[in-house]
Amino acid sequence: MPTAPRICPLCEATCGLTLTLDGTRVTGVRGDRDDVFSRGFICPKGASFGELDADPDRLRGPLVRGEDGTFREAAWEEAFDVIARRLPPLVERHGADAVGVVLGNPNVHTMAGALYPPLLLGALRTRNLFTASTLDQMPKHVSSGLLFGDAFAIPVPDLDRTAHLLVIGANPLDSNGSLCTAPDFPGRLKALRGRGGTLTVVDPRRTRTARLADRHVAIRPGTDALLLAALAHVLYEEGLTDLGTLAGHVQGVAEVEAAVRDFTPEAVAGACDVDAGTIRALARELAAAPAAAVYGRVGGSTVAYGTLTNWLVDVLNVLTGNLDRPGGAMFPLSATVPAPRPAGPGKGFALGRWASRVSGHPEAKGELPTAALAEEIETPGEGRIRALVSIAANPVLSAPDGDRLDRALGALDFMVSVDPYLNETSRHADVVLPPPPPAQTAHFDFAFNGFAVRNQVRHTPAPVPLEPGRMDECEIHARLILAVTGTRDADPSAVDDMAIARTLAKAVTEPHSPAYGQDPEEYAARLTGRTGAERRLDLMLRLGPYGLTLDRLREHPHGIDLGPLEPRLPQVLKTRSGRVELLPDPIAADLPRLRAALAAPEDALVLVGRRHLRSNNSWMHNVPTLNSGTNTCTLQVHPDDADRLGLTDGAPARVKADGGELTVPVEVTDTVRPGVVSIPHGWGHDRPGTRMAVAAGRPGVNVNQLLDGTRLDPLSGTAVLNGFPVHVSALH
Ligand SMILES: Nc1nc2c(c(=O)[nH]1)N[C@H]1C(S)=C(S)[C@@H](COP(=O)(O)OP(=O)(O)OC[C@H]3O[C@@H](n4cnc5c(=O)[nH]c(N)nc54)[C@H](O)[C@@H]3O)O[C@H]1N2
Ligand SMILES: Nc1nc2c(c(=O)[nH]1)N[C@H]1C(S)=C(S)[C@@H](COP(=O)(O)OP(=O)(O)OC[C@H]3O[C@@H](n4cnc5c(=O)[nH]c(N)nc54)[C@H](O)[C@@H]3O)O[C@H]1N2
Ligand code: SF4
Ligand SMILES: [Mo]
Repeated sequence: MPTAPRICPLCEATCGLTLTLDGTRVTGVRGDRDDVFSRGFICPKGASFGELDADPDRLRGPLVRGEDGTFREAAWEEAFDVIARRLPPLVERHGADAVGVVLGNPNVHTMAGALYPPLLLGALRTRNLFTASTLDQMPKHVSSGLLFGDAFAIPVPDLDRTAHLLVIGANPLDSNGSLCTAPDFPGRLKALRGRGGTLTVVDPRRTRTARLADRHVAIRPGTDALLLAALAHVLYEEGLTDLGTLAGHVQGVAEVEAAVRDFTPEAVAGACDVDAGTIRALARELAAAPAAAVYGRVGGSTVAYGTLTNWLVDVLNVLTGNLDRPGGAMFPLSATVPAPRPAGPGKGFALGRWASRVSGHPEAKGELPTAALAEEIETPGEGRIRALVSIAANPVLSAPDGDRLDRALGALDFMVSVDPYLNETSRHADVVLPPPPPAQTAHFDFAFNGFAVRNQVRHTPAPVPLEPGRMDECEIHARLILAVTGTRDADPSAVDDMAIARTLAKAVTEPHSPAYGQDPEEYAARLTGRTGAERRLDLMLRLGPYGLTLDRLREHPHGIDLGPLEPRLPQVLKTRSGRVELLPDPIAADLPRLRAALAAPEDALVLVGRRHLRSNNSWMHNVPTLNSGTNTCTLQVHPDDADRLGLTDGAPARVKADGGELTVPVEVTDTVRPGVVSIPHGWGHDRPGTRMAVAAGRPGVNVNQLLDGTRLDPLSGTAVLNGFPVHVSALH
């Protein structure tokens, strides 16, 4: 049987897979032992690549809504005609902001999602952009923007060389890692232990990652910023700060000392429910390790103090001299970012350059909070969103108050979804454009190589050809851009040619660019690749820091290793000062809010989420082998709370919060700490009009229905999805 390599797009670990093929069918999957980065690792999700690829519920061609409101299958030409006919007039009549754009998580897992949405947004010129980032990592972008002047300068723990890892609100044994691309994250953590290093996990649940740790701190949800501020306090108080070679590159060290003065271990202990002795021990261990990294993810991000928590993570990395040093928290250098400019002051990072129309939420990184999407559609007035382009997104399940968003989407004048499924969100579209399954798609990780624990580069061409009637997702995006800009009849490669011309026009004027001083047209003519997307990849590789080309990459089907992470300061900094700005003004202005949290917490039960190994947000419940067994939508409750509330394992409970209420089966387990309950997200597949038979057969409940969308981390606009109060009662 023939085989073909394919990088797995199902999570951020980006493992190399070897697909066994029978014609165009994937009949087997194994980890690619020759992959320069993943070395044969595979998880149960990757192993189900074939089933996911062949899911009979995947849409095979476009759907267009008819006059009677029902969908019919349509030819691609017709689908784009409908878009070209209906969307541009809405913009002409009501202005650019009348079109909202929603970008979901899988955009970072496809070539199309990396290459085209920026062009779509440039063409539409709308300020109404909503992405999964404000349900996820926006606090990290804001923190990095403020500290380093670049929202994408995100340090990752140097997993393979660190001696001490402090994990805040991440569970890589089930998620396989996030903003830290590391195939076989579990193996790398075990190797850390094996070489005598230590692992500390801060998580209100005793997760599989926590079970692997030397120390598990079962913190009260939402209070990590207090804990981390107290760690910083101890470092100052006990003279444990040591910036080492960083010292000359950092300003604001004394200001941070003053800012964390009130956050003594004793002062935060009550709110965090972590005793002061443990807090001091954590700080001393961090300072004593020869190299250490603090790493925070979803549990430190989608919380009320998300930006402060993410800022403090890197403050601790700086104060212990671990930022940018081997074994610490380092900046990867991906092969497709422009070759670095010389170090020096930059433009800095601006927040709140505009605000959302209805609630006045400040923009962050050009985005508005996804939690505010429904009100922007529903609230009358100038600038109301009347049309929506949704790409690889399912906000009806992933964002707060799905019922409201569901109604709002139903009231739009026009909606396009680029999505392989007819699901809770795409069922509202007037036109659904389905991308082909992943085996028919080439892959390159534009995003994740920038967060990888080792510099490396890999590209896998489409393992099997497109089935008749399919359209590559890159072409779908390019044609969508043509349709919304009234240039419907142009060749889709015109979109790529324009992008290439723009990039080169700038590059040839930049002395640090490999294209400096060259003729842009001649340069463009040299690019290889069969498609516009491939030529753009070739261009980015050529303009990148390693001087690679697409042809070179093709000679290495299992990737090219570019070596361990290397120190990059001060070159990565783009702050106005050209230094790490340790106490940026917006952070200082948010600290009084954190200080207020020192007061004893209310005694409410709070809810956190969880991820199951065989899941991925809302969209993998349609594969029978993934939607089964322990991958269940239950309310986890500690035995003490179950006793107190009269809850029994397996029996239904009612959960109420700001946004609504749910009925969900109880799972009594001491893996959640007392005072905390947990429901996973991405469930609630019981709405009519979807075509996901397996998911609908075991629907679960939508935890985000408990939220009304008003709880946000103010600096980043990120929804508070973890650590909010709930009321739980038995349902008899
Ligand atoms: N309560 C709670 N809510 C959460 C979270 C949580 O921890 N707790 N996590 C949040 C996080 S971290 C995230 S990232 C968001 C995710 O939020 P979303 O991005 O809205 O949700 P996904 O379930 O990832 O949905 C992605 C959509 O992409 C489609 N899709 C899959 N593959 C492709 C493809 O190749 N091309 C295209 N065009 N579409 C594709 C799927 O069918 C699905 O409709 O959810 C957030 N919501
Ligand atoms: N199997 C699987 N893998 C996935 C996904 C998936 O849905 N399933 N989704 C992918 C996506 S989009 C992302 S962003 C990543 C996320 O990757 P991770 O961040 O590693 O994943 P989570 O499981 O959300 O881990 C968050 C942890 O934070 C804990 N937590 C909740 N509240 C708090 C708090 O206030 N403080 C602390 N300290 N901890 C808290 C939770 O108990 C949970 O264990 O995973 C990716 N990989
Ligand atoms: S860990 Fe992630 S990338 Fe690797 S096989 Fe599993 S789902 Fe795919
Ligand atoms: Mo995410």
